[in-house]
Amino acid sequence: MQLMVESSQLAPAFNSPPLSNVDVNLFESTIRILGGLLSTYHLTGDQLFLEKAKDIGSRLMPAFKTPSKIPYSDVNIGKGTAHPPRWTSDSTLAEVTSIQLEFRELSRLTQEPHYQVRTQGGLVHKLPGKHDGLVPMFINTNSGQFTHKGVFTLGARADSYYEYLLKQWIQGGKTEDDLLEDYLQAVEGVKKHLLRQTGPSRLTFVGELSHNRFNPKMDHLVCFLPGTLALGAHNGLPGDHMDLALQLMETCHQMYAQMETGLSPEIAHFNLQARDGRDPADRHNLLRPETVESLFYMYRFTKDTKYRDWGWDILQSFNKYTKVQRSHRPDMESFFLGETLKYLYLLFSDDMELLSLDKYVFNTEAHPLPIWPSPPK
Ligand code: DMJ
Repeated sequence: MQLMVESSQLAPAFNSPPLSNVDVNLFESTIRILGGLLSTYHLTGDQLFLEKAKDIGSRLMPAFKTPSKIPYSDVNIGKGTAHPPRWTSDSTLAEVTSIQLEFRELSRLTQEPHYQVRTQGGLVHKLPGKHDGLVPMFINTNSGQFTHKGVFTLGARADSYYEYLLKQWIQGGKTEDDLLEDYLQAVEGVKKHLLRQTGPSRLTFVGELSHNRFNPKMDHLVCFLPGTLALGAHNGLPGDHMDLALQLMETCHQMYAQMETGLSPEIAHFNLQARDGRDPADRHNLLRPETVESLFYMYRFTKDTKYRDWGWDILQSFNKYTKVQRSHRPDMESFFLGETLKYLYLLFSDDMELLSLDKYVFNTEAHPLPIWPSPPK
């Protein structure tokens, strides 16, 4: 993919002074803006993108000025102040731990160590409250401890914590043992506590655990997992990770294929009883990327064309049912362009070296960042 944009061609707004007094979400700005700028810098070689990355990275840093160094969720990028949401001093686990691929890369490129925000491998690694590698969904910015303990999911609020354990390990040249250890433990935790099969169709799915009670509910967000497991297996992790990836990929496919529109619900509630009938489901689809993201990884690693066929069916359904006129809610999440369509493009490309998974690691918003070169021996 050759990016042709030059900094001089960018819209004037991009070069204008930033707005003051704007609150932004640390996580969303990191994965979308900082990740996008770093990735574009690598793909174009244009220094402007690195300068802009440094600018936004620096503006986000006040979020880390907390008693525990666990960042606040919101930062005012004009005033340089940060705060938690109005109703709590907790931050969401995925949000505070899935920002390191980007900040580590910024630190490496600028040679400025203060961008190294070691929330994940550093602060969370040894924290009490984990359950066989599974982590609670919230962490307090004052105490630095987990809160709302006993609730475990691979979906909303926790998903990319697991994804970034593996991806940072790959980014850094597979040398950071604490990240690998946490990732391997988490996969075992998923297998032990969250994995079940549906009664009717023997589909393997990842449910949720709330104070030892199992809930057969799986967010579409969890469909990042087959791709991540396959990426781990491709990087030398146990073969049974790939077996699980194949099973979960089938389930994520069925979450689309069993619907009349061919589009997955946002949340699937699976049927554990051994009787016929479709698994009942939540109803809306937000054009999310996770399933096509995993299809891309599965196709790259297995070359099985069924994954392309499944992706093609999803694209047809998006075309048929989601291209709508003004009477509908006028929202289209930026991840549809940033992730969903990008992964479909990569899935259908015959060029297997295009953004090779042996050279790049994709951040959680689908922005490719380079795997670091190994230091000379
Ligand atoms: C994206 O912003 C990221 O992939 C994030 O990690 C999870 N949610 C959305 C897409 O669904």
